[in-house]
Amino acid sequence: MARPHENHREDVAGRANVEDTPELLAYYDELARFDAGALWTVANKIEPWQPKSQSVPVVWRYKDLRDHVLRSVELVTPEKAGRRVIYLANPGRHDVSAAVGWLYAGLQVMNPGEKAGAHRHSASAIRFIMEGEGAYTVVDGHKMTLGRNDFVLTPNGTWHEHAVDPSGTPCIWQDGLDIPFVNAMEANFYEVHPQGTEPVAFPVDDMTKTWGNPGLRPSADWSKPYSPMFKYEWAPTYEALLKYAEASEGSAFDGHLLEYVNPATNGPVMPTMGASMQRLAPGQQTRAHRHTGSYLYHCAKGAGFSIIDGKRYDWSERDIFCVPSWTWHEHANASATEDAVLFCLSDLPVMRALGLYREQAFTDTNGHQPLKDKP
Ligand code: 1HN
Repeated sequence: MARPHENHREDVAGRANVEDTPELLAYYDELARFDAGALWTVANKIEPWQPKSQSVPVVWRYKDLRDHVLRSVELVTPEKAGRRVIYLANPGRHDVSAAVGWLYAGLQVMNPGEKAGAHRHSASAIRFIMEGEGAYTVVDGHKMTLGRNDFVLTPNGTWHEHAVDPSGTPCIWQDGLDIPFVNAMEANFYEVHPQGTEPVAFPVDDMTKTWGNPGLRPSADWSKPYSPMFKYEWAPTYEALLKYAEASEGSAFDGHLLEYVNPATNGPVMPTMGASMQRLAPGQQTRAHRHTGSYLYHCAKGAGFSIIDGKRYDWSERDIFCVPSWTWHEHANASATEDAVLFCLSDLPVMRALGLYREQAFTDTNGHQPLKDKP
């Protein structure tokens, strides 16, 4: 049966604007019988004037979610669940289980003595450690200890498993994956490790010790399309932000922002997802801008608010919020004495590599958006 046909007309020169007639409607029905259609009925829909995100801005507050995340420990085991994760469901992206755009995110919890077995998939993942002691992850035989605000990679195709030492405490971390993107590309494979675990084959934290020395490159070879360093620790990252803030004014739009890079190339850490850490000085409010790409922020330190598409969203440590593609946004540190630090996961490497990155500054009202709503 033919679908009821759509006709997206616009009364603008250069855009499709064909009125329906009985003859044309019959013609569209004929075309549909052969799985074809007239472009002018859908052209305005599939070629929007500018990016139109299906995602909506959301703040996921840790005070709302933490107890629910911990409750999952009583309800399911990692063995049964595979991964014990509460995922972040953007109301505009339920169909693809995304937190924003084509990015998936969730909060994973693990108790002392628990393990989640090894598997691998074409989707790439990151972890951002939120709380707890004694967690570790093993990625392709590289064991890494995990501390607060550490940033960890499990790139496309790498075996990975997680655990918390029996002497540790309940641990929670944020997962971020490009699953919706890889599924949209219809390119996702998934494999469970035949032995259930990949033996540790290197000294603990070897990659960070080898590749994580600023300005110094080891003679080691590396030709894979992702970073040879799978863990970026919080302490040197925060120290780098403080040094950068001493030496430069930073960006009017982003404060002092440092991108995590692949130390072998200075490019993004993985081809599909990148990340940054940015510091807002006490009292700082950035100017508004918008750009393509989907962005998932995680407050690593301090508290503040962001104005996204004219609405104010307050956040504090451990809260996560998203900025959909081509949405006006500005950030503010609410404290006059403490700094605020935001971790940000994004698909910026995809935007850049495919030539899709665009950026625009907000120019009215001193660079700040007018508020549409009271907070
Ligand atoms: C995954 O491999 C992990 O390894 C977490 O911790 C969340 C969500 C979807 C698919 C794979 C993990 C995931 C995932």
